[in-house]
Amino acid sequence: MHQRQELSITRLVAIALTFGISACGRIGYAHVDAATPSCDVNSPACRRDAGSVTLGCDAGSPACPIDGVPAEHGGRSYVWLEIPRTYAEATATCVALGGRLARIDDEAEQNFAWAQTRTNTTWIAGQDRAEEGVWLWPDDGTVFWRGLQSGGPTPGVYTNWGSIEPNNSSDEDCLTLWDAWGGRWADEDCERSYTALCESSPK
Ligand SMILES: [Ca+2]
Ligand SMILES: [Ca+2]
Repeated sequence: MHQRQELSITRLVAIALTFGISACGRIGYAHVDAATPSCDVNSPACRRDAGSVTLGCDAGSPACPIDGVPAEHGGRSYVWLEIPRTYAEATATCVALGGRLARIDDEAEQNFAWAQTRTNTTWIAGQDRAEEGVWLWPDDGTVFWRGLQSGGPTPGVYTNWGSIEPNNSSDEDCLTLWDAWGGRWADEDCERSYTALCESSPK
């Protein structure tokens, strides 16, 4: 029984990777054929969302992302990864789903993104790894902030730091939606593990 479940998950992962990249701007979705068994909603391949099943693997329906909860906003697709990962692990998983970590460009996207996280601290794409205090979106290198909390944004570029952020308090070079700030941003140690939000790519 245990092995059979593992095989089922392996197959679903393979299907997700096969169909994860599509031309219609979606990530993390796969379609299963009639021969694919319905997945166990308690397995990592088919998650429950707030107590109700939102990701079905019945034949003919959109199948589950590997461990994610899909959503749409502004014509783009997103997948919230519920299992905590490091920033590097989250980045790799988003790429495997055909996207990348989410980039937040305006208040509407911020509010949407935070709503996906079920109030969990969540990785998004920003980082200041290349040069301390120079915060950028890695997909195209757009710098959105320079300095610590007394620093400032690039004119016209959206930011939403928590009131004492960024503070680089423990060599913090990766960006989160932080639970204690109600989803406002905090820099955090990239090696810690949090949930993550993926977004279809390119922006
Ligand atoms: Ca830093
Ligand atoms: Ca911080």
